[in-house]
Amino acid sequence: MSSPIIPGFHPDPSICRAGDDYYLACSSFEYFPGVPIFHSRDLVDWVQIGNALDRPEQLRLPEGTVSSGGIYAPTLRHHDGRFWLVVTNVQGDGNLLVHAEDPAGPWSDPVRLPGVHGIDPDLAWDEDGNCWCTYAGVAQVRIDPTTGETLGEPVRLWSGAPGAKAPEAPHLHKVGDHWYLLIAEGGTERGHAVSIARARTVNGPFEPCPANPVLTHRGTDHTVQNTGHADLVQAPDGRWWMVLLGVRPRGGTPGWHVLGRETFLAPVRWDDGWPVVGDLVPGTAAAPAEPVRDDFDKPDLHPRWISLRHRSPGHCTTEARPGRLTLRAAGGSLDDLDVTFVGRRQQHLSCRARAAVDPTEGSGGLVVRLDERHHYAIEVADGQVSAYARIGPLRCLVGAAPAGPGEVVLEVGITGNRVVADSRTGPDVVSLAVVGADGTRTELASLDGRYLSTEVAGGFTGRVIGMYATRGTVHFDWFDYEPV
Ligand code: 6LW
Repeated sequence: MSSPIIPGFHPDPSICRAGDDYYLACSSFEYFPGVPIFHSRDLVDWVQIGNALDRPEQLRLPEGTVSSGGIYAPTLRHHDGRFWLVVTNVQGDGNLLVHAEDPAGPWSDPVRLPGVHGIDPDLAWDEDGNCWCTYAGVAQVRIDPTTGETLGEPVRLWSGAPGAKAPEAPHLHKVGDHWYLLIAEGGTERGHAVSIARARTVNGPFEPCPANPVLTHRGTDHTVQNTGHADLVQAPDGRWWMVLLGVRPRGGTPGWHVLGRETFLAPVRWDDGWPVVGDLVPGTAAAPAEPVRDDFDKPDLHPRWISLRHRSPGHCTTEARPGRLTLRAAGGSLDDLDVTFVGRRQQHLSCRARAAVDPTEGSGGLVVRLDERHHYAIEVADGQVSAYARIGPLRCLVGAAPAGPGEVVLEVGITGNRVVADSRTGPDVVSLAVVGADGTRTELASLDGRYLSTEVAGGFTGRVIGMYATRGTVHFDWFDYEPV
């Protein structure tokens, strides 16, 4: 079965190489910090080394930002000894560009691109050193990457197959004597595809590949669907590779995907001047691994941890109590984006997360979050543990049990359905439980996971499992995440 190279909600991958090192960036939407950055030496094993937008001055996600709003589709490039990243902040500053010497950071303050009116900006430098920004539509304009100024008027390039919706995700690459314009089309759902055109100059005119789309899984029974939004990279040995997004729908009809759009890898060979994309290469990260424990004993959180819209030290700190993550309620609830929340992406179809919560000064717990309208939570407050389900407009208490004094261990267990009993079988089951000091589990609820899927909730993201506080101050001693 095909598995992603970067599992969990990591869509819109953009890749570049510097020497023997590959770097990859993804979209991050309503979460802060934004734009996760990964490093690899072999294209299969990836480690997150930071986030490009990790300072509040770089990333303003205004109050009106909704889930699946915010940060869309970066392009990451290495040019002239520096790393350049361009991305769109949909409800905020529009297109912006940051650069860094080291992709692990720090990244510069953003330069805004007020003259670039479109999502999915790409960066390419031509032979004369001009920098071209190409964006969804597909159109192109010359920019000064140091000031963000547009130089000249935008020009339309190529929009993919006639009638195909959403020509987007353009990336320009020079291969041999041609400039190749890679795009996604058909929308980021089951019809998604990757197409390509080529030209003698960076500005066109572009001639479409006769074999377009060069990649799509639409209408197939491939376990990975919605494949599209791709980028290309050349290895030091001269071979080419494609990174792309895809989803893993599970269950019966129409299939539900719960981990969001994930990043996959495929080999590319060139035939008569056109790319031919091979089968997806299995990743290693989706295989069961050791549990990952966060002890919160360092001042900085690992870059995998994300919050909603912003993260203020007043509401989230490891310094209030040594070895604890302390969350102070900001007034909001899980039904909006103002809740104090720190989570990590669900990366495996079956997994378990546990956290040790000290609720003596407030209330909070563990949540599996698709968005503010779709989440399952287990919360401890006033000597009681309660399990809640929020599905669209409905919010319901689905289980409760008394809590002993002091620290409580809460668990979220997710089991992918391997057997599809009938066409209505959901993708997985989410169970919410309390774990006693002797290891006994008291399950409060066991819920169909389809309601925390993109097919139900809509949008561009995937599940995030996190800790939150809704009243007062809550301390978390540790958080375990384990594929099962
Ligand atoms: C992104 C677009 C897309 O801007 O989804 O799948 C949008 N492709 O290119 C949001 O991720």
